[in-house]
Amino acid sequence: MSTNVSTATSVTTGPIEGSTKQYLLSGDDVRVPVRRVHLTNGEHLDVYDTSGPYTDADATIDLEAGLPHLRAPWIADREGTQLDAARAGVVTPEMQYCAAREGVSSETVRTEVAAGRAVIPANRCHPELEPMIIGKAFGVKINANIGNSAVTSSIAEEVEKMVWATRWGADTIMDLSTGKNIHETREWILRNSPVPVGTVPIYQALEKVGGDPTALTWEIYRDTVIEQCEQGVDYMTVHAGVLLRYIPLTARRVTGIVSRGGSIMAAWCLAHHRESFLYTHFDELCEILHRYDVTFSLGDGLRPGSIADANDEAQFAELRTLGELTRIAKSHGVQVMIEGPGHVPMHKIVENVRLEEELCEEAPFYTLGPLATDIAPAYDHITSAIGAAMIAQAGTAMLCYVTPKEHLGLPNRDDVKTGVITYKIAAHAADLAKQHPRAQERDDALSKARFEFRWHDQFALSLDPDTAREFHDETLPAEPAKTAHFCSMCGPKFCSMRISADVREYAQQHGLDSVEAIEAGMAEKSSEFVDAGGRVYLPVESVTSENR
Ligand code: IRN
Ligand code: FE2
Repeated sequence: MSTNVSTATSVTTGPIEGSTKQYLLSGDDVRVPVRRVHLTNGEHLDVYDTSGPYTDADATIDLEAGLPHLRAPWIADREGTQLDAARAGVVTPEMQYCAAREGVSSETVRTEVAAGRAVIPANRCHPELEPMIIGKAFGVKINANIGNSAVTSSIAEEVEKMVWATRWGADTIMDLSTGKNIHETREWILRNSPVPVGTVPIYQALEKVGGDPTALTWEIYRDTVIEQCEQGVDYMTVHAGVLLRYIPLTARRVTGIVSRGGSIMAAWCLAHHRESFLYTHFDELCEILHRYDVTFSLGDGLRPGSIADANDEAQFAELRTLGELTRIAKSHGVQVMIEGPGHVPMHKIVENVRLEEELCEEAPFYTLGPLATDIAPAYDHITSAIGAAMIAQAGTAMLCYVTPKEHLGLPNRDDVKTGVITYKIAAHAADLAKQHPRAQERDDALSKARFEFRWHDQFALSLDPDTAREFHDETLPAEPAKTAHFCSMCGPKFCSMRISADVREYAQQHGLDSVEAIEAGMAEKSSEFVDAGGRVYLPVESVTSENR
């Protein structure tokens, strides 16, 4: 690692409030991490953990040295990709690891990978990685984009953003750095990242030709891809579906081409009036990615950038080409996922998934939101989480987060957290709707804690314990309030949770089940009402100040 540039000095470490990091032993020598949430009633709940060693109780992280090489013994004498192995009937340690994390059999993992319905992005040059799987049969995953731009942010900040994003639940991160020090920034991120790292190599290639897309060549691009493969990048966005003949289809759009990579390739194709070199050299690209087991993320360079442009001819023409490229990549034994939109109104969302599955042999779909409306800049984490939840329920395997700064600026650390938590909500809501076997455990545990006024447990079980506690403590900061049977929302008299607890208590005391208790109570109230004349509104004089 070169040290002539500003480097990370410290990053966030230590457990998340109310939980500890544990490692569960599975199979021969597979140790998978979980976050164990400890409850005040003596129970605990283990949840999926993306945060790496940073949340260990006594984490001592040496950023210069990088994380331990967990996968080193697994990849030492491996040939071929996870896809090759799966097709040959071989269960790799990475597959075992993913199976343990997901709570499914290794055979389920192997068959999904073999069919191309799931991918395990794990470059053989990224030994620090804790393997994870992306596919619709598994929990919905989320990606956080980080990376500096020419104008702002340092390497230290980017490493901290990676640690911070994975702390809150990012399953993968993409380093979208542009400007100076791209190589060094990526090196620091990779050596310290417990999750797969994705990139868009065309960004760095463009940097190498001084920012002029027309000056790009296949050779410069190829060398950039090899450089990134050598470093350990696990998956790469390749906008190989932007064909020369599709570009005119975007002419009448409201927002034209909004993909950065897509617009770079469109500019190149138009300037040379030739077919994209990503498309014409695709076989060669497959051979390179195969050597390292790097996964393709076939880019949606023609995705809609507005509600008006959703599901148009340009978008779906590109998707058909991505289907063709999927088959070529798979014939080389290279793993593939497919990137999707963008901006799509709710009634047009499901069609995207159905078409992707049909055209791309159910390769994992990986979408950017989509935003369900264009009218809320500064709240586009929300506009997009609405679309993300819907598209994930329909079968999308991974969601690319959107932060509140989308369309407005580069996200800072707080925006990264807001984006991650927002997308964990969308992903989890989809897992529930898909009836993922483990999803509801956490909802049930939290609901129980809420009903029993175990405030500490409610915080600990939540996606963002810090903010939940902070909001609670804004009005009731004292420690006794953490066991009080109310919060400041309704106060002690009107808490519905407390009232239903009272009903249960009344029932127990009177030897009734709660339905009977409610009925008995209702009958009592009803005769009171009839006795009083059966009127909904009573004259003021007839009501005392106590029962008014
Ligand atoms: C995900 C789905 N569609 C696009 N993405 C992400 O957008 C992709 O993974 C990468 O992080 C970024 C690429 O943006 P451009 O170059 O297509 O704008
Ligand atoms: Fe957008």
